[in-house]
Amino acid sequence: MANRWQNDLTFSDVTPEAVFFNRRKFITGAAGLGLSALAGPALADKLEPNSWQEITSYNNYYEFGTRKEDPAKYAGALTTEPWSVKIDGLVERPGDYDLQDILSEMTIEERIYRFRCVEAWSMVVPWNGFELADLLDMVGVRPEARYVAFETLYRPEEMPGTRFPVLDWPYREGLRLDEALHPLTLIATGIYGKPVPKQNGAPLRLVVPWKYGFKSIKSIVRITLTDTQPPTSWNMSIPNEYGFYSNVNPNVDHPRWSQATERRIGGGLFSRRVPTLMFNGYENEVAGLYDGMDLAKNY
Ligand SMILES: Nc1nc2c(c(=O)[nH]1)N[C@H]1C(S)=C(S)[C@@H](COP(=O)(O)O)O[C@H]1N2
Ligand SMILES: [Mo]
Repeated sequence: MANRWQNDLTFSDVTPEAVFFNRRKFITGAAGLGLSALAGPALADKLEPNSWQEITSYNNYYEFGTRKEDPAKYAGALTTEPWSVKIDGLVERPGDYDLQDILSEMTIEERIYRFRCVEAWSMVVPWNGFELADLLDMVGVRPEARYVAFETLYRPEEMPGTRFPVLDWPYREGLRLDEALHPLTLIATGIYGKPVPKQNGAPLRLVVPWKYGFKSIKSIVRITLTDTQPPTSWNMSIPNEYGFYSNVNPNVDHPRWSQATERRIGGGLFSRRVPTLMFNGYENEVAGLYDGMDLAKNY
């Protein structure tokens, strides 16, 4: 379903990191030639995905530990083949869907998205994946459905972090149905044209680019259509800090820190603070979903 939505971050159909890197040199060169008005900060920011190394070594995946380096160390133990996703609840064709059968029906495309963690760091990630809307279309959403609930695999013998009651496992997340059907909402199966690494949520994870990163649940094994708002892990754990909506919003601070700016992860010295954008820069696309809602109350 390409071209349903115009991606402001797409600049070509390339995928290998080397090509991204060459492009970056080109931009730097253009600035050096006095073309900075064209390739200025805004454009440079948009066009510069984080490196493979950054994206795959600084992670949140608490099933493997709470330190940023834990997932890269321990997620290797995760068995991701075979993989199936139970899709149930208010759908026409419930069942256990084999991942290969899902993929054979989906169109994989590239989406370069900003990714903003609630902890106030961010990256730019070149995902590959398909629209969640296409998967929901495949199984048929029943008219009574209002929400979509997601669950991560819970396999303690492969997930050392689940020995600790940091969260009430399995990790759960949810979206309102209109959010789930929005063309920006992606099920990612790859990064830089390679399969999603285990620490990033192999073999398939949600990506909702206008929401804080914890909504983007990893290693999904179950998707349930419901008529009531589903319980979600971080909201259950600390409800006054993590709401169901969790839309990126520079004007609504976390109770313990400001959300007005973020630290853009990038090679050591070059890590820098940038302003946080309303809906993480996707305001034009998604603000209409929240018309008439008080975003400070529905945080
Ligand atoms: N199952 C599961 N999904 C998860 C998490 C987690 O701990 N467990 N962490 C979330 C948080 S807080 C963030 S910021 C992103 C991090 O994704 P990344 O490691 O690919 O950058 O994954 C989200 N999805
Ligand atoms: Mo996060």
